[in-house]
Amino acid sequence: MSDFLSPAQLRQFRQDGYLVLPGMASPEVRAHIRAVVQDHLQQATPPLEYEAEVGYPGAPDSLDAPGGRTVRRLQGAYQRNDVLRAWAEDPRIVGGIEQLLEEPVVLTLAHHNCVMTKHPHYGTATGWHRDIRYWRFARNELVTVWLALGDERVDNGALHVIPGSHRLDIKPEQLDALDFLRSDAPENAALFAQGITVELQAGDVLFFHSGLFHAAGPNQSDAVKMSVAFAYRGSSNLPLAGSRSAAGGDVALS
Ligand SMILES: O=C(O)CCC(=O)C(=O)O
Repeated sequence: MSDFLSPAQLRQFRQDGYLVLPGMASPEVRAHIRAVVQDHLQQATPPLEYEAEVGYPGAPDSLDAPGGRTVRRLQGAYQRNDVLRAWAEDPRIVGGIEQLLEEPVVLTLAHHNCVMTKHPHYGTATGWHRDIRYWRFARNELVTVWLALGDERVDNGALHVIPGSHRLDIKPEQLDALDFLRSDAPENAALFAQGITVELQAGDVLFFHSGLFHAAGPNQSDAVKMSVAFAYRGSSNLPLAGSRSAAGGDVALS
């Protein structure tokens, strides 16, 4: 078993539902991934997800509206390029997740498996949600690994998290039709008050639990914010038959 994460880090993840690992990606790896991302954005290399398709508040109304071709995600990151594949399979990540999940690790290709590209002007905010909301697995125990390819600050749309919220029981009336925490539900006020911003420096990595409530602001800077996101499950935590989670396939990593 790997000893990449210390006992204190393992306790912190279990308590808070997230963990920041500073400087995990070298400047060379970051530069290589950034170059691939810039090229794929320029060429509009599919599969892509556009802000207009996500349709969050403030997004362009259609692909043909002003800003309609603003890319939100380069999907299929694992299948795009060797450097992204190598990052997804980085032995430190696999070892760390194995420590957290206490079983062999599988990369899910159905969810995340993307480079998030939050653009100035048309890059929209994301409400408070749990990643598991659209995912269908035996247990809510996946881990997302988020790599900051550049600095992530409040002004360019850094993630916010509610520490410990992966352990909370949430009532259906606290959520809207898309499973975002409702801003008008009285019980949610105390939760929102606990939200904190996770500012990251280029190369930092955030591990977070698929039940952790998180959100992000718009990008008010003048540069695209790029972050790589992969999601991992334990080998016994199988996707439900017939679901999108099962259809996307996966890669056994240990
Ligand atoms: O960068 C953002 O707006 C948040 C992305 C996110 O949390 C997600 O796609 O699950």
